[in-house]
Amino acid sequence: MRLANSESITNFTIFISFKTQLLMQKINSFLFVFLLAFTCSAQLPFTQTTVFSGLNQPVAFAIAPNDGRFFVTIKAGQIVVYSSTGTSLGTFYNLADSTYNNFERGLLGICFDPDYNTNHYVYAYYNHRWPNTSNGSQSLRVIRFTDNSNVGTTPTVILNIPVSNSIPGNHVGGNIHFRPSDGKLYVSIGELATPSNAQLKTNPFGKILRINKDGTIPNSNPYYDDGVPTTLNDDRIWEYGHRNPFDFTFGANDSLYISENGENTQDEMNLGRKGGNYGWQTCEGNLQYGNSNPCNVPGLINPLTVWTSPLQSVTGIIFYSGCMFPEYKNHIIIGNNDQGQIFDLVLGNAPAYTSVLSNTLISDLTSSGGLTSIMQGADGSIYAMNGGYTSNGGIFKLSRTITPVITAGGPTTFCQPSNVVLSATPTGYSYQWYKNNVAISGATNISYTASLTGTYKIMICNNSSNEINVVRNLLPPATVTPADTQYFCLPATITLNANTGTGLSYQWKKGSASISGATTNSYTPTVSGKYKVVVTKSNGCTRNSNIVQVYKINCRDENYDLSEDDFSVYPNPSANDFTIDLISSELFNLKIIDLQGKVLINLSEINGSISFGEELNTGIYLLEIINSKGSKSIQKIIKTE
Ligand SMILES: [Ca+2]
Ligand SMILES: [Ca+2]
Repeated sequence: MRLANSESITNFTIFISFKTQLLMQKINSFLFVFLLAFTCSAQLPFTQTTVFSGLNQPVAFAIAPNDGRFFVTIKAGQIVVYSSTGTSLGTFYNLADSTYNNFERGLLGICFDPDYNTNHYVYAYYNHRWPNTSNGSQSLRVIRFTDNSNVGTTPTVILNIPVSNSIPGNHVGGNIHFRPSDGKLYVSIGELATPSNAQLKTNPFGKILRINKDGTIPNSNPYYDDGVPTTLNDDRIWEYGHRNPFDFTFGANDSLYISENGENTQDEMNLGRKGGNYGWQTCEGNLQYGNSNPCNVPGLINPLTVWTSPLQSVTGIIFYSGCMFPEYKNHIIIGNNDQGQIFDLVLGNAPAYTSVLSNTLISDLTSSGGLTSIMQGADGSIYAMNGGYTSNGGIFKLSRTITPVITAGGPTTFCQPSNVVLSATPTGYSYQWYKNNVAISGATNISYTASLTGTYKIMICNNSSNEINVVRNLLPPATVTPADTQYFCLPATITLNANTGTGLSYQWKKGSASISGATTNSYTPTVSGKYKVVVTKSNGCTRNSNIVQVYKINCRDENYDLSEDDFSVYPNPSANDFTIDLISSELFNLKIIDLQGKVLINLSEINGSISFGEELNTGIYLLEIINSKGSKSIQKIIKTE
């Protein structure tokens, strides 16, 4: 980990002086940055607050997955704990007696176990020296604690890399994070300010390492050979060719993004790849080392993006996945040490996000000290550590108050099958609608069409809206029986019955016209027509019944004198043809007439027994028989399927 920019800086005093010069630049540019932030993000601004401050040289922090506590490393060797709201919860562990706190050395990275909620493991990286004197033995260490109510217990060394006590004090560490997809612990280590280390696969310097959480080495590592780090390859190497990989993060689709400090010309952000070679010291950023020519060497991976001279030392980095800032979703948020600035890197090539489309300054946070670590809170807030060589370090919070409000686009009490559209503000977020405090599956748009009774609300980033009560009144039943087409021969009648029920009222209709006085649950038609009933419930909801077609038929005209003794028709109903037997020897005329009065069959001067009607469609017809004396009969015949 590197906490200063220029290689010439060898002590704290010079660094502070350098920062003071930068402060003047910052003041001049502050107003511009302020206006830029509020001009470009006026719709979705953030506020900046200080969660806590007053720490002497904090370096890194991690956020407890269960309750949002901040676990902070202090360069001198302490891990301290703060509540999610910034209340000090004391010292978690004090490693000062064995921490070599000098130049960039000290207690550096920290992270939580992926299974913290069950095993309570916390890991930290530090420069160990014992005895802690000038001739003590030095090593780079990852140590694991068990969190017992904000007190670290059972310290266990899981990674111990001995180093000479003659190495320079920079590029000696040391951020640590677990990869969500494989549960392995990744460790960034600089090349100990010895560039040749970066290209050697026989040591762990200038590398990203990958180990199991117990410190053993996965044989799936790209240069794994004999499992022994000190013989042949260092089996812990995940990738190499780095100068000073500062911090790293895992993003969508498991991509690994690494911030890396350059020497003179370019800082870098790299896309980590298994076994990759990131070029140091052949390349510095996209350039050949030592000149300004492009560096395009087969086998060497160039950065996704660079920052040019004067270098500001990119440090903390996150892949933003929160709800609070949709405008940063799937972007890299990265800070720098020398200016205390935060940049928004828009990524391309979704869903792996393997390119950088733009790089925009979004905040300039510090007037003293830099930014050394950035983390995303559970609610999507962005936290940035004001750390490094400052005596008043702490954590900033970038956040936004989201106040969801829902409104109804119409009456919230209605009869089925109507509905009401509920709409939310503000726009631009991810949404989840709830009915009776249960998430509605798939209801993730800004509006929701509510058709059922219930209490509705929306959640935006764990913020609840107001609630709206929706009442859907049920329709009454409305069924007329008999339900099928009805025929009645005068003087017979037929009665239509509607369902009964409490609180129901009725209005019978012929066609679309209400029948005066027909307001009980039954009705007896006197003429042909299409009948229905409109049923109204006491809640005001009405429903139209099924429609029943009624035919009134003069089946046998009493005014005429042909009787049933004069002829017989059979079968009736018939699926095929009908036979008529005419008893008398006189001649008859026969007509088949449909219910609209159209003559379909007209046979003259017949007698005896004849068949007819095979061609008729299914339905009701009138059979008219007239003899030569004008005597007449009309009878219903039914053609079936
Ligand atoms: Ca080996
Ligand atoms: Ca590089």
